Amino acid sequence: MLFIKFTFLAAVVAGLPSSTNLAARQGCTSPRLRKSWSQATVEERLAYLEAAVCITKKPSRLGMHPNATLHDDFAYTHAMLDFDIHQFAGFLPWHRYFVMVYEKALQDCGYKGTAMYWDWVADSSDPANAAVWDPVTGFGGNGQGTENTGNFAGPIQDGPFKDFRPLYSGTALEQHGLCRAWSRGNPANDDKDLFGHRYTPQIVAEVLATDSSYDAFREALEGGPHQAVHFGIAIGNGRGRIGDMVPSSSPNDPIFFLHHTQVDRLWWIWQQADESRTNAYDGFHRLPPNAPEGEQGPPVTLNDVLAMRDLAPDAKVLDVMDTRNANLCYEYPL
Ligand SMILES: [Cu+2]
Repeated sequence: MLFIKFTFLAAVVAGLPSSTNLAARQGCTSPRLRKSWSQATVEERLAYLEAAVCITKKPSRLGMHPNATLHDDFAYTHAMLDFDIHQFAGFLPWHRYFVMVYEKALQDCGYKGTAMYWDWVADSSDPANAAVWDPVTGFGGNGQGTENTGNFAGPIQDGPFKDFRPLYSGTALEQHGLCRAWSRGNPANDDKDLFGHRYTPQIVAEVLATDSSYDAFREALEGGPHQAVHFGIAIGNGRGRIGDMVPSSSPNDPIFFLHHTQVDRLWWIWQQADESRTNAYDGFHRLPPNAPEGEQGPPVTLNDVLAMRDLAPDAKVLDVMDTRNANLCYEYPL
């Protein structure tokens, strides 16, 4: 009896996972460690890039259009589901699963590593010179000039995706050069720093300190630093047209996945702070824009479905809450 009591107490004190989580963790004995892009070796970065280029050349799984590639499938699926995956609790688990599906696609292209993250907090004082924008060991840099048609500005000029032409703008067909449009140092613009002043270590520490509820944390992260990085990359030049990271087809830009792996890492860090956060999930579903004002949708649950359409099998929120479960089995450096 005393022993049982002691074990229980010790588990509480050490913040060990509950028995449910422990059962789900069987089969994940050595979780893979997801690395920061700037801390990966050159060989690891080149291997990742080679597989990411491979995805832009593989045929589509969805078969929506004869010119579509597997990469276009990611943008199209994200754009189709836009309303169902943003601005409510489901944002974090859905994007966690989406990054997993992309990581699997990289591995199907021969990549042996894991998803990597762009630690934009560490680079927030000078994000335009981050390692991720390197023309050889990164994703290429800013765009220049204007795309001659459509909604986009600033086709990129260098890097492994220079000749990649995404097929979609939102869910509409609009093939174009991959565009980034951050300010090129116009001191009149608030965005001269790729909005880095909106995701400083101090600001992100405040987001991570949110402890009133899961959904309050989700909202602070999604509406704050997450959104600032999207907008910083894609509307900085203030020309009215935009880069690929803003429309609902934002996975067009392969940097999307490093951005969202970082968002996933911040959620993971928040979850690590307290064992009860492993399965912390609350908030409400969104109602369509024409719903009566002040009404909210039904409460979210861990059994809610994470739809992936034809890109991958659907999952449940509960399947992705614990990155140490057998399906996910990864961690980030602490
Ligand atoms: Cu998204």
